[in-house]
Amino acid sequence: MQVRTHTPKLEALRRTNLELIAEHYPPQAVLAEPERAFHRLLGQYGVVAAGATRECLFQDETHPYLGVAMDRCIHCNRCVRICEELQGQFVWEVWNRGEDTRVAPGKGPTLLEGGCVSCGACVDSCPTGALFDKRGPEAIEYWTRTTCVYCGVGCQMDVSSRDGKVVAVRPANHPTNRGHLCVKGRYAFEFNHAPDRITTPMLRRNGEWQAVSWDDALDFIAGRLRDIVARDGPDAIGVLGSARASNEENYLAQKFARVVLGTNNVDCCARVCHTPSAKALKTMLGTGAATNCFDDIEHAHALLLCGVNPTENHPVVGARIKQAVLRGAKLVVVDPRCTELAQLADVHLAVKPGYNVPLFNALAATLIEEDLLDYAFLTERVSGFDDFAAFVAEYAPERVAGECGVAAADIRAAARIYATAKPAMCFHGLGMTEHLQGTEGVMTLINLALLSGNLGKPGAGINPLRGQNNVQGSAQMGCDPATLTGSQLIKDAGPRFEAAWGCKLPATHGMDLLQMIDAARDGNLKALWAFGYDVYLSLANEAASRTAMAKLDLVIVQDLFLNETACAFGTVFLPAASFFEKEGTFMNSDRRVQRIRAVVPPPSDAWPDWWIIQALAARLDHPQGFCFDNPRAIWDEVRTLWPDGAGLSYERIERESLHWPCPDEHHPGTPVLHRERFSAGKTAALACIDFVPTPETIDDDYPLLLTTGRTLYHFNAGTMSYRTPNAALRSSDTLDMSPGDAARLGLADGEPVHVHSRHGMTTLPLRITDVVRTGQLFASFHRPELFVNRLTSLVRDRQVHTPEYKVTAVWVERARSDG
Ligand SMILES: Nc1nc2c(c(=O)[nH]1)N[C@H]1C(S)=C(S)[C@@H](COP(=O)(O)OP(=O)(O)OC[C@H]3O[C@@H](n4cnc5c(=O)[nH]c(N)nc54)[C@H](O)[C@@H]3O)O[C@H]1N2
Ligand SMILES: Nc1nc2c(c(=O)[nH]1)N[C@H]1C(S)=C(S)[C@@H](COP(=O)(O)OP(=O)(O)OC[C@H]3O[C@@H](n4cnc5c(=O)[nH]c(N)nc54)[C@H](O)[C@@H]3O)O[C@H]1N2
Ligand code: SF4
Ligand code: SF4
Ligand SMILES: [Mo]
Repeated sequence: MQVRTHTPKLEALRRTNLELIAEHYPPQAVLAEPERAFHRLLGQYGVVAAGATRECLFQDETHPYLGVAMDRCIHCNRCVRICEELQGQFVWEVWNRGEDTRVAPGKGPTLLEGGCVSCGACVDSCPTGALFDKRGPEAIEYWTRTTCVYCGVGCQMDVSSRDGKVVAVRPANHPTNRGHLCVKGRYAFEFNHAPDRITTPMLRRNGEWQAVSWDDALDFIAGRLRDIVARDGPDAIGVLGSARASNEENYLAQKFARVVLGTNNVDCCARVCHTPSAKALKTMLGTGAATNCFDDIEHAHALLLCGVNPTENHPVVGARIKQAVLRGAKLVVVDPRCTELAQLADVHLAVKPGYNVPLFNALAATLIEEDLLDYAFLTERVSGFDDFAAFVAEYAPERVAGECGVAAADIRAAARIYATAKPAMCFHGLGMTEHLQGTEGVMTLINLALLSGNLGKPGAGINPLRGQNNVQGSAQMGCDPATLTGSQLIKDAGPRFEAAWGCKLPATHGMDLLQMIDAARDGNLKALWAFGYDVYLSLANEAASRTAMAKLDLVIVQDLFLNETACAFGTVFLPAASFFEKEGTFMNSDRRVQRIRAVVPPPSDAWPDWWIIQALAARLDHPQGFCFDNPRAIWDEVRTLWPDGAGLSYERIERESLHWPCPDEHHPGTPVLHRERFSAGKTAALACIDFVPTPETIDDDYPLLLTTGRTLYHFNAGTMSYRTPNAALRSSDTLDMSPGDAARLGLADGEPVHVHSRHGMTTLPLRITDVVRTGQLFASFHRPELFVNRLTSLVRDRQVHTPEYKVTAVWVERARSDG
C-alpha cells in the first residue's frame, strides 16, 4: 500500500480547516508567540489570523502554575481528552455546540475546585497557549534528561535552566512514566534556589551557627570522630544514608561506616517505611523487592490495593491504575479511608487501622473454603499447604469481620475477585508496613498470591510502592546493618567484600536506626551522621527522639536546609548539592536503575554527598578506596560487588530501561521475578501468622484512632515542597475528621484543635471530610512546625522495628486561645 499524506488535495483541505479556525483567532497571539504549534502551522500554510478579541466563558487567575487564556481556545479538545485519558481527572468539558462551543471545567468555578490535580498534561497538549505554564520561558533550546527526586515511581523528565537556575521541567516519553508527571515532578522545583538554602559549612559554637571553611568543618569532624573511636569504640557512632541521595553516595556512606569507622551501625529511612516489605518478600520468596513492574498494570485483570494511596503518593502510577479500572479491570481497595481509588473500587474493605493480619487471614480462609485455589501452582511451587489450611480455618470471614470493621460478605467478594479475575496484581503501602505486625502483615498478603497463583507472571505479583526517589537504592547499596551492597548477608558475602575493600569488616553486629536511638538514650551511642534524612522530625514519638538525641556528643547533618534535626541537635552542618546539581543514579520502585544528571552548578560552597564522604575519608587518613573521580567510577565498583547489578552499566542505562536482576552486559533485565522458580528455591512456604493486636488501643480517655500519612502536594519532611508554590495548593497539614464526630464534639471545619495522645500533643486545623470513618482520624506530617510525630507511640514492628505510625489513640478538643 502506498499512503500519501501531502497531496495537493489534502493540503488544500488542511488550509481550509486552518482558515476556518483562523477566522476567529486573535492575531496578537500569533505575533506574541510564533513558536506555539498552531501558530507555526498558520505560518507554514500562509494563513492569517483575523479574529476579533473573543469573549471567554472561562477565566481563572487562581492556579499557582496553570494559566488560562481561553480567547485562544480552538476547541481541539486535546485538554479534554488528555485530562480524561491520561490523568483520569475529567476536569475539562465541552459546552454548547457550533459557534458557541466553549471548553471550561465542568465541576467547579476554577480549575482547582473543578478537580484539577495540577499534573500539567493539558498544558503540554495545548497547541495554542490557551493553557500555559505561568512560570518558565517559552522557547527553550536545551533540556537535560534526569530522574524526579520525589517519589519512588522514578519518572524521567527533561529540565531546563537559565542563568544557573532551574526554570522548567517537562515529562519525558520514557517507559517508566510514558510522558506523564505529577505536580511535584513537573512544578515543585523552586526549593533548589530557595533563599534559605544552606551553601556553606557551619559549626555550632555557643549555641550559634557560624559559617566555616570546608577545611575547618572536616578537621573538626575528623577530630571528634577520632576521639570517640578512641574513647568509646567505633560502635559508638552511627551513620544514616539518604533515600534522597544517589546509589553511588549511599554505597560510599556504608563503605565509610564499615571501612573508615569500623562499624556496621549504618541504616537509612527504608527502616521506617518498607523494610517490613523487603523482609517479608525476602523471607518468603527470596528477593526483597517488588516482584513485577509498572507495565504490568495494563496486563492485570484485577488490582488489589492494600494500605496504599497511589493517586496522591505515586500519582503517575495512580493515574495508570485509574485508567486500567476505567477500562474494566476489577479493583479491590483495603484501606480504612475512602481514598480516591476506594471510591472507584468494586469492593472497598475499610479495615480498622491495625487489623490487617486477621483480615488477610480471612481472605486466605475464603480462598480455601470456596475452592478458589490455583492447584497447579500450589502443587508445583508452594509448600506447607495442609498446616496453613488448618491454621487459617480459624479466621473465617464471619468470625473476624466484626473486629476488622468490615462485612463478611465483602471479604468473600474481595477474595473471589482476586482469585478469579486473573492475573491479579497487588500493590501495597505503609498501611501494611507501619504496624506492630508490619512484616507479618505483608507475609499474610504474600500468602494470598501463593494460594491463587498470582506470582511469577506478568500482571500479577506483590508490589510495595516504595517511598522516596531512592529508598530502594539506599538499602540495596548496603545502608542496612545486616546486609552489604546488593542485599547480600554479611555472613555470606563478607569475605568477597573484604578482598575487594582490602580490609577486615567490623566483627560486631550493627544497630539499626531504632536501636541507635535506644543506644543514644542509654548513653552508648555518641555520634550520628545523618545525610538527607530529617530523622528527628520524621521518627515516631518526638519525646523519645528528643531525649535520645539530646544525649549525643556529635550530630553531623548534611542537607540542603537547616532541617529540624539540624536546628534542634546539629553540631556541624555540611551543605549538600541537590539532585539537580550532580551525576549519579537512583533506583526506583520497580527495580530500575536510572540516571540523574547535573542541570545547574551547586550554589557557592555546596558539594555532592559523594564528594563530602570522600573528603572526610581522606581527613581520617583513609583515602584509599575513597578517591573516585566521579559517580560512574563508584558505580563500576558497585557492579563488581553486586552480581545482580553487574549488567547495569552507565552506557546501557543511557539507552535502555532495565530492571535488575541484570547479571551481565547482554542480559535483558528482569521485569518479572520468580517466573520458573523463586529466588529462594523451587517452592515457597505459606506463613501461619497469628494476630497480635497493638497495645495502642482506644479507651474512654483516648477514644479516637488517628492514622498518619501523606497528601498529594507535599512531601515527607516538607523541606522541599513547602519551599515551592505547592505551599499555596495546600498550606497546612489538617486533622481529618468525619462529619459525625465533628458534630458530636461541636467542632467546625477549619478551626484549630488540640490533639492529645498518651505521648504528646499538637495543634492542627480541623478538616471535616467523609473520607475518614466515624471514630477515626487522619493527619499528614509534612509541616515541621506542627510536628505530628509528637503524637505517635513507641510501638515498633516485631521483626524490623519500623515505628507504628499508623495507629495512635487520641482525644481532640477545641484549641484554647492560650495555646
Ligand atoms: N505526595 C506525596 N507522595 C509521597 C510521599 C509524600 O510525602 N507525599 N512520600 C513518599 C514515601 S517516603 C512513601 S513511603 C510513600 C508512601 O505511600 P503510601 O504507602 O501510599 O502512604 P501513606 O499515605 O502513609 O499510607 C497509605 C494508606 O494506608 C492507609 N492505612 C492506615 N492504616 C491502615 C491499616 O491498618 N490497614 C490498611 N490496609 N491501610 C491503612 C491510610 O489510610 C493511607 O491511605 O509515598 C511516597 N510518595
Ligand atoms: N507520622 C508519620 N511519620 C512518618 C511517616 C508516616 O507515615 N507518618 N512516614 C515515614 C517515612 S515512610 C519516611 S520515608 C520518613 C521520611 O522522612 P525524611 O527522610 O526525613 O524526609 P524527606 O523529606 O524525604 O527528606 C529528608 C531530607 O533530605 C534532604 N535532601 C534532599 N535531597 C538531598 C540530597 O541530594 N542530599 C542531601 N544530603 N540531602 C538531601 C531534604 O532537604 C530533607 O531534609 O518519614 C517517616 N515519618
Ligand atoms: S493539569 Fe492535569 S488534572 Fe489539571 S486540568 Fe490539566 S490535565 Fe487535568
Ligand atoms: S509520580 Fe513520583 S516520580 Fe513521578 S513526577 Fe510525581 S513525584 Fe516525581
Ligand atoms: Mo517512606
